[in-house]
Amino acid sequence: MFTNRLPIAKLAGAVVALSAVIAAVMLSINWNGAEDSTAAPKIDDLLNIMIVVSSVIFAIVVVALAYALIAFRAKPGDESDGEPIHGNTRLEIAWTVIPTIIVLFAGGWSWKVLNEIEETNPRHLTVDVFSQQFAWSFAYPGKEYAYSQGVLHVPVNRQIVFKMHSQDVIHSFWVPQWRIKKDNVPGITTTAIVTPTKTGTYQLICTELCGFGHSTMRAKIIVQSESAFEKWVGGLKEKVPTPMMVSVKQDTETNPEPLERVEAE
Ligand SMILES: [Cu+2]
Repeated sequence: MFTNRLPIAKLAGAVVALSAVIAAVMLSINWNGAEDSTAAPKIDDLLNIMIVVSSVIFAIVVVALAYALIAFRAKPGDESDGEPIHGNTRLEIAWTVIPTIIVLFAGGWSWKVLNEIEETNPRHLTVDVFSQQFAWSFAYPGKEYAYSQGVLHVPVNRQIVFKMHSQDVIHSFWVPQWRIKKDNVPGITTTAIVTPTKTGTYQLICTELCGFGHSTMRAKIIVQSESAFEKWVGGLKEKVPTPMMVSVKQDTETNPEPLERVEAE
């Protein structure tokens, strides 16, 4: 048995000090770059909260490990076995209940953030996104399906609902400064909701390995004033090609038809 009690106050002090140092270093790093959508600060705050929680857990592990290495090391020449240790009910309850609370807290906060991000504004603009090996193209339904390839224009400070249709394999829509990333899955329509808050030029990146040309699968995004956007869409000459229009009509909002029904047709 331990003859000395654990120096709880000193260990707790070490955990607090180490957590503070780790959290300060980790929070000082700009992990995700510019915050150019209404969702970005909310997602970054969530990340920062998780960084602080993780720093405390990491500090507890490191302090316990360091203390055990020093305090319980074998004396020179001591070849005997260690004390046999059986369960400790209080400890086991603690290491089950505390992580459960942390995970529920993280899940609850994530839910809140996702709810806020995905709340649709009645004045939103819908844009269809088409992905195929290895290119992006876009349609603006409000404008009789005006169509652009490789370049997406959107107005600033207006909510955009992107409806995504893949023409072949799974692709993924990602704009780092908006923090939004969503898979494009063949046969179903997936939706991403973004309100850009800054004008400028961005890159749309495919983040789902989709074949040999995956790394080149990018598109230019121009966020501009509403009037400049209207002018640009008004000048588009192309209309959506038929195969893409078909995918807009065929894709379902949820899942493909059950297999039996498809076979029966
Ligand atoms: Cu890809």
